[in-house]
Amino acid sequence: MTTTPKRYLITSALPYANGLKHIGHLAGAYIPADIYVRYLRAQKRDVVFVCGSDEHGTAIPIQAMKEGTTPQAIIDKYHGIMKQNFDDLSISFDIYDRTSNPVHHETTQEFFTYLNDRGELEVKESEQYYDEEAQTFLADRYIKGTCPNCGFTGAYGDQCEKCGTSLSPDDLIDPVSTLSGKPPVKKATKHWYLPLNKHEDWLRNWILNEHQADWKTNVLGQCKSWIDAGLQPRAVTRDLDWGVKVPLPDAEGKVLYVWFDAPIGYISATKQWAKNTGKDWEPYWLDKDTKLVHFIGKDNIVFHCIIFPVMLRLHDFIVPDNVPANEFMNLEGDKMSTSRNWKLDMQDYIDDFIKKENGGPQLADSLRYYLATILPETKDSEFTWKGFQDAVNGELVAVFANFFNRTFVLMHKLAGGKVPRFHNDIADAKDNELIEEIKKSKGGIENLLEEYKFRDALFNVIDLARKGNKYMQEKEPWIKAKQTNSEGAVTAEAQAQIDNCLHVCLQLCANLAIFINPFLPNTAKKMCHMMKVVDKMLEWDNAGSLKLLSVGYSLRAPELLFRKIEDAEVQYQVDKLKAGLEKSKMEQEKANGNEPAAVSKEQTSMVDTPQPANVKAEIVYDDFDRLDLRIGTILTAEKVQKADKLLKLEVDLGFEKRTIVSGIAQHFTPEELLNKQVIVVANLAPRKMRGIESQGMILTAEEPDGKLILVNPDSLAKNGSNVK
Ligand code: B3M
Ligand code: ZN
Repeated sequence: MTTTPKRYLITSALPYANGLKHIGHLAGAYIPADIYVRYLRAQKRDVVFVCGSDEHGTAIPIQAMKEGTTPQAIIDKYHGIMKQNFDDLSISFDIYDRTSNPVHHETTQEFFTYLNDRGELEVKESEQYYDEEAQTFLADRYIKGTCPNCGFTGAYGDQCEKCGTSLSPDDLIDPVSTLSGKPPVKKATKHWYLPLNKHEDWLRNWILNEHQADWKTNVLGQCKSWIDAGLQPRAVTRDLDWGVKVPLPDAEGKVLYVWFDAPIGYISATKQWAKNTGKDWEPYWLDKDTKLVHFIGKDNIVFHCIIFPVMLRLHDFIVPDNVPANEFMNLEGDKMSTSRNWKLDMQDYIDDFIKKENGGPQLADSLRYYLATILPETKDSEFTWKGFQDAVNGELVAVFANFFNRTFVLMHKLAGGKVPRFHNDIADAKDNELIEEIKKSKGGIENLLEEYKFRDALFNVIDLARKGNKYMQEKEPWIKAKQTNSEGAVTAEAQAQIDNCLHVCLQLCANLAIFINPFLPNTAKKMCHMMKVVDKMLEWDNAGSLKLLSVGYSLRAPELLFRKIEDAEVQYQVDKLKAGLEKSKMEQEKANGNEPAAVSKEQTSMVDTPQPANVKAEIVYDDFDRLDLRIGTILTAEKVQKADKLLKLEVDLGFEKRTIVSGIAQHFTPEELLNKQVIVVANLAPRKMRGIESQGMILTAEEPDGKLILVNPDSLAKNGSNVK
């Protein structure tokens, strides 16, 4: 059913050049894209892999304020670091560009003008917060105030970093400008909007019909809830002085919204790549026979599946064929977070492993391996240092490298360092079985890669190495070598059996190099070196062949493919992580001007207004114990038709999924509930509401003014955990 497209354009999300990026980012959008691209290249497909730094948005000037420098200095610094980080981790972009590139400014302005000239944008005036002292409108990030959800006093105009709720500046209680520290005033301003509502029908059909079968369910689910909630016009301009200028005479002091310009960065990067290489960029964006795939993290889904495709279509560009967005990766039992310093930056890993004396590119592959085995493809996953150690020592070293090493050692010891021949006449069932496995692996691994199932593809590769080990264990060539004649030489019969075993194992080694190459390119290269073959052998067409290494060809002595990760290294990293968290806590306290111990008390007393008690009649413990309260995660949320108070939720309780109808529609939008953890009354008798059976209830807290807040665990908990 699928025909091979003429060419591929593969993109990875453009990281903001406002700070170091962690391995959660790496696993979300870069490792999977790189695996896919390396596979496509091995297939000799025409592919361009683009990325670059996202250098606009308020995140940049804000970081500049924090570091006491200019926005330009910030983007230069972090662009340089990120480019080098990706290189050190063997992410093989064809171009790593940046959105400060003049090509990008031109491309973005042309894009805006094209849409505006054709009447595809709407202009609207609205009231927005303005700082009279600084004489400027305030971007969401420049306004701070109290979070209406959790009472945190340092929430931003777009999000509360304490509870994660997304906000708009109007939601903040007691807003102040971060520029002057004064409360802002409301002032009228004009902006350009992309009327997404006009494209709802097209989006619905394109995503939910045409791509129903080939897009990931997490992506489809998010798109569906956005579309079902009703799309609104989105402002594509901002009152700000950092960004791509709005190319109109009456738009002084305005720039294009960062999420308008950043995805266009994929196009400008392709243009820059074409310029550098003397190629033509246009077919990659205009020809329907190009397959465009965006690799991103789940927080970028709406931009890549809804907003950018609408823009692309209005400009007659192709739209993505797939957006295999990943969920998040947690670290040692908690969400990765830059503000709390709970993270592992690419730079830290590079410094502590790759750049160390016994490091090098192999250590890049060790990380790539572990991350590829825990990619958050369908749900959030978890990086632990122990898990890293186990994956490297227990699989890479003990299975994969061990097979390769044993084969080479025995080949030198029992076959004179050359590829022995295969004696067909004595081939047995075990030989044939492994030969068949090698042949059929190609199709299996290939299908998984084409479907973006990188974890499974890698499991298959490791499994093949495991089968090699098992085969060798059963064949025992070292025992055969003890069958000697009167002169002490191995008998001809025994030697033929040794030859067969080593011949098959060596061909398997060559196949493993091809299969592992997209995942661990440095390892594949090293294997080629030891087999004395050129990189061309790694072409995918060669996979499944049992003639990759010619009989009589002499091979190099084995070298270590991977080193083990020591207990002390694991301990060091875990300690470092904890120390980092402590440090950031102290800094936070200081920044808030509080003595560490006083903070929580002060904050609670500010938030709490004394309540009349109204406590219900006393119960005994057994009454309470009859409740079965569990932790669950909201997987989907949608409005219930013709019931303006009800939301239909699907909640994962770990052991099962429940449909829960909840009367919270006036307090939460469906999308802000996605992936939130909640406490569920799991043994409440089912009840039908609007024809839907509700199988439980979620807990909320009601504030004095009637506002509802979700009650959830203070750190990520396993679904199904008992709440007592
Ligand atoms: N810079 C957000 C992020 O790094 C944004 C992605 C842009 S992709 C066009 O998650
Ligand atoms: Zn909050």
